[in-house]
Amino acid sequence: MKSFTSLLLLGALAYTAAADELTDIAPDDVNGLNVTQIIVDSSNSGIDLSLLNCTTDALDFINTAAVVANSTTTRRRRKRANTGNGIDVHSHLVFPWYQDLVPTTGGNPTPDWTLEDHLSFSAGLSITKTILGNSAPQANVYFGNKALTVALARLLNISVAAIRSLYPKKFDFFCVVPLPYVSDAIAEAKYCLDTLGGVGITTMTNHEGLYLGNSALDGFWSYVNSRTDKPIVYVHPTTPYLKVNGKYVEANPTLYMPGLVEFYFETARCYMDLSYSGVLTKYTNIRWIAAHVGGAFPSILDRMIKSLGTSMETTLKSVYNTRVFWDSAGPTYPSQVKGLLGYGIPKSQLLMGTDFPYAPAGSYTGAMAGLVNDLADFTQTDINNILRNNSIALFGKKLNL
Ligand SMILES: *[C@@H]1O[C@H](CO)[C@@H](O)[C@H](O)[C@H]1NC(C)=O
Ligand SMILES: *[C@@H]1O[C@H](CO)[C@@H](O)[C@H](O)[C@H]1NC(C)=O
Ligand SMILES: *[C@@H]1O[C@H](CO)[C@@H](O)[C@H](O)[C@H]1NC(C)=O
Ligand SMILES: *[C@@H]1O[C@H](CO)[C@@H](O)[C@H](O)[C@H]1NC(C)=O
Ligand SMILES: CC(=O)N[C@H]1CO[C@H](CO)[C@@H](O)[C@@H]1O
Repeated sequence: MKSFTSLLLLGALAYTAAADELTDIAPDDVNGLNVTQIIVDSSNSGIDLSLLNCTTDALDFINTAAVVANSTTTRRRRKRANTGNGIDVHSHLVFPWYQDLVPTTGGNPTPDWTLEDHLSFSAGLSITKTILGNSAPQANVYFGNKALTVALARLLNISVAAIRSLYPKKFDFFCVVPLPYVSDAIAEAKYCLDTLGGVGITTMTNHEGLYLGNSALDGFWSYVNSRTDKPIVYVHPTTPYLKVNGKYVEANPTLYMPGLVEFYFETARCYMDLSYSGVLTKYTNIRWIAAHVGGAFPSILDRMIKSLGTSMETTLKSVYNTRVFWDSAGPTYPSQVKGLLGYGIPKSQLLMGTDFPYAPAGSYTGAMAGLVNDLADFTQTDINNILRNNSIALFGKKLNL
């Protein structure tokens, strides 16, 4: 009995030691954000960040970024770079520790990224506000392991919240959630939106193979819909998975990397699923951001919608026209967007996104030029609205402008 008690005690001590070690290296004040406090809160609500090997690297990154952001040269450069007024709603950050954890994305090497590169990239395209979100696979790195998924979602949010605190005018962010674990995802979304000030939630097209319309996730949408702050959900594509003999396998039938076009099919599959399942129509408070002007969704829309009956067709179309917003990430202008506009989607539903740094390095300028210069039937006002005003209309006061 005695030795059992001391074993328990030892276990408790080991746990405390790990948590203490983290609070020792966590910063107390990142421009007002107390990371130490967040780690204490996490530990109190049963989230053990010390389970993750990358936590100390993530805290080091925050410490270094805080020192750099504070330096006078950065301050001066930030002031000078403040021209233009674009709002980038589809843009990613890749912490070095996350790149180590996830060396490939969609079959391609996960790109290098630094804060400095992101700031000069944005300045070069006259973007003054970027809403950061995590690209695939977000927190779903440890399939089937809830404790690690929950801890990784939190670590990603702490890290992005720290970046936003350091550059509050430049960056806002979407909250990552540890789906498919519904109650944890609800708790996380609540904390991240209400306490950390995320401007919306980001999910992927599927989480461990569960598409967003799956009834197993219904409780999550019900929670999001119940929020009174006009919730926004930005859905990022990821690799499709199949569960075969209890194991997850990438469902990529071609020889080419899924990031090439499979992500666009994923987006189509996801919005088809959200449409059929009724999630889009049932939860009337949620506004959605569809990546890459909907990927392949416009190409399948008629076939899908005509099979649902006229009444459903009318209802869904009104959702696509009012509560779904379509971002321009990737080279989607000037041609691909016409498929979407062919359905009568108003231009006021179009937003600007870049996909930095995941698109091929040479493609950003051309993608932006396609949006800004190459659409004969877009007026200058339409373009200005896509670059900025439509996002302001969607996010309202959530954005720190
Ligand atoms: C941050 O939180 C820690 C843990 O609760 C606390 O001890 C510390 O005083 C806080 N620091 C600031 C600057 O508020
Ligand atoms: C942490 O690193 C150890 C040793 O390399 C490894 O066995 C373990 O799986 C890692 N844990 C996580 C959560 O990545
Ligand atoms: C940032 O600068 C302020 C004053 O210029 C200083 O009080 C603060 O400790 C610095 N923070 C970091 C992380 O260097
Ligand atoms: C866009 O917003 C700016 C202010 O942010 C305003 O001056 C301009 O008139 C708006 N344009 C349109 C077309 O609403
Ligand atoms: C949505 C989500 O996962 N939110 C978490 C982000 O990280 C903070 C800690 O900084 C958590 O408290 C949130 O729950």
